Amino acid sequence: PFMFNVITHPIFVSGDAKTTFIDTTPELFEFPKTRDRGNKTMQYIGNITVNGFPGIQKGHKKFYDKPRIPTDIVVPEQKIITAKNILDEKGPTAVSEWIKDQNRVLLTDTTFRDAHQSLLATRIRTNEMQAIAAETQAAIPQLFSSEMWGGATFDVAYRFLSEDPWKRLKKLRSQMPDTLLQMLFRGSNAVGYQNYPDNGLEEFIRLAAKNGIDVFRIFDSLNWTKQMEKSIQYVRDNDKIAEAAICYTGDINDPTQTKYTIQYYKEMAKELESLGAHIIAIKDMAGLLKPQAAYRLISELKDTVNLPIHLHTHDTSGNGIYTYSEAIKAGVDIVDVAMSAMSGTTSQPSISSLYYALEGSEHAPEINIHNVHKINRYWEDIRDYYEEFEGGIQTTSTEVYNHQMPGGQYTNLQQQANAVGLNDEWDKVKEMYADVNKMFGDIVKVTPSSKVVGDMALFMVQNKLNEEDIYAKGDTIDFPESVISFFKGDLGQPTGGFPDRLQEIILKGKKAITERPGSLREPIDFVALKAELEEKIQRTASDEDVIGYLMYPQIFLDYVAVYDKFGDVTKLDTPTFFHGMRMGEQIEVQIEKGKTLIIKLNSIGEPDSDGMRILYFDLNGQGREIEVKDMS
Ligand code: 3PY
Ligand code: ZN
Repeated sequence: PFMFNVITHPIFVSGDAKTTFIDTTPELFEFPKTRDRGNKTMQYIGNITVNGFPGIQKGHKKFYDKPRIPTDIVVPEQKIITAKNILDEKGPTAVSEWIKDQNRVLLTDTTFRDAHQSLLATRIRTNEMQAIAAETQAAIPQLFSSEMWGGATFDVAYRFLSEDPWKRLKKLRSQMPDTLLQMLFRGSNAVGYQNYPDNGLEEFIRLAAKNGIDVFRIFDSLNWTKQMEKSIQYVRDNDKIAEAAICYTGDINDPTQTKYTIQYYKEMAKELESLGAHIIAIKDMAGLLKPQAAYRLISELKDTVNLPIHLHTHDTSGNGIYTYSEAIKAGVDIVDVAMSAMSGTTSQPSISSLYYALEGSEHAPEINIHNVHKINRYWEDIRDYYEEFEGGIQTTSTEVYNHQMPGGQYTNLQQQANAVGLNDEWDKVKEMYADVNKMFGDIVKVTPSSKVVGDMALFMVQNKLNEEDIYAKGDTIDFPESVISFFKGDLGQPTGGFPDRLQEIILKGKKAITERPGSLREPIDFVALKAELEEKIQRTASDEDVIGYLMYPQIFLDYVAVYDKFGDVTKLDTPTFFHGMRMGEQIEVQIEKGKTLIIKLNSIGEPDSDGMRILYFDLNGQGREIEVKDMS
């Protein structure tokens, strides 16, 4: 097509060109931009084809079936008034009341967050969610919420998927306007592994709410409510739903239990109610809540607080449906489930298993199970795309009742263990994890406190240390940074305090704090932080970018560098993103509406003396050569 260049453009010719001329006249850059995007995309594909994607075996691109997206979803004749509609029209307290009025159990679908965090190391890309989001809402309009953000998704999006997590949120928001979107918020640790100053939390929550989060599940990794108070208030300030979570650990029905007793949980629930929670969540992150304990816990909590109760579990033990069934009998209001193909083991229990388990009973969820099956076929296909990220656990395992490792940590720690050459000692690591928990005084283990226990367990197995060694020669041991920081009080105070002797050994004379770390931190100067970021990336940064940089400074900068080098790689289909291209293969990349790159890989040249290879592509029918360094 005919292209203007700057000096032939009518506005320039007319003499009216100001500095904004270039900004308001994007067609000037159309042609070079497309060519540039083509080059960057081929550069990415070339690099992955030659060097592979981290964690994935190189050169093994399979032939995948096209994922089955249902076209025959049955929609109810009358539009259903959803929880999201109520929130938007009447506010969070009305939602809380509405939940309590329901006799049938409500469901949160975790497929877009915890399910893949727990099964596939959080690797599912936005593309896959976006392709089924509208259908999911149409198929299951009765869902209470879709958990699709927070936890590890924020970190992993930037770090491994070269995606902007805020874009995921915006896209799903626009595709699911009638479904509550829910996130997991780590209290004072936001979506990171460390404490942030209060105004950092406030800004994060403001932006998350603005971009579409409705329900904030807030927890503290030590169940220290002092660290949840501010976040609850900030969520309330934004007229969103503050779901305050109690992390469940131990076993309330274990007669030897002295710390995490039914009384402990009841007191915590009361406290969260008084702090302004709209919903109480039981966050059973490891799947330790046994069926009878679930019945007792929910019954007693229902008598203790005047708020709806939302139960979250992991199906690691295989008892998840039984636990839910007992909890539902006791009157739990909402439970977390995942699409079958993304459920079970370290993930949540299956939505359809639960449906059939309750079918015909008074609390059975109101969903169209045939629609659910159709959505599930899609996930059966998608799971294949990510098989290289499958965790080690293929079956249920009741060992979880001993080691108590959270579902989301299991695959992660296993990978960490493999990375330091402990492949054959995984059983030992799990046992050590339980030992370390006891040494630490039996703490709540969930991100980031679970990471501290995991780091210490790995450290001890790696260095062939046992508990006695730590006490006998601890003064000569350099403990992992996260462990020192934990004993300093940087993550807050565990229930019952730190074990004194171990704390002394680990801190070697350093002082510990007992105050809330956030209360000691200087507020963030967002103006200065933004300026610092813009200086580093040499362009304007959005408020969302600034938060990304605050949470993960280096990871965010790396993300920007990757974007600059390869362009927007989220446009690539997932098999190509992870595996590159096969010889002779042709793919299409829609870079924007109405603009598609057709890319064919013809051949790959031999490396030269510097290891550079030339890849011969066709881009929209024209031959192109791309140079890639072979790192092997
Ligand atoms: C997270 O914080 O990522 C979790 O999923 C905790 O269970
Ligand atoms: Zn979870």
